[in-house]
Amino acid sequence: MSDANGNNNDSADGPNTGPNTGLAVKSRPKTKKPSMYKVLMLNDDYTPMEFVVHALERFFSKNQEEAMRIMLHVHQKGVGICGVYTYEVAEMKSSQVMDLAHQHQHPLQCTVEKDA
Ligand code: TYC
Repeated sequence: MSDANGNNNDSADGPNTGPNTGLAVKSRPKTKKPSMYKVLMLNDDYTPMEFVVHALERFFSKNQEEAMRIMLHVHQKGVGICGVYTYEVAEMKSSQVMDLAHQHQHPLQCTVEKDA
């Protein structure tokens, strides 16, 4: 049996180990924040604006106003950030957007880029 510090709490090890021995151990959880990744959306000349807004609402949980703002930003600047996620989530959302776009014969593209 181990506690959060990796200390052995089994009592068969001798008189100075296990719980209630008064040994001071500092809790230092060895956790690391995961790297984060941006999902970027690219402009093109063919995907309808309303489809892009729909995709931003559906896959990135944006409200209509925010989805419209992001879509217009991408339309005008060429690229924009849909959201920032852990790697697997970012790749999944990027794929979901492009799969749906492809089903509708739209060329909409997303990319995943490591956050600074
Ligand atoms: N430029 C597209 C149009 O004029 C709209 C669009 C916006 C397409 C954002 C892609 O990521 C995009 N219909």
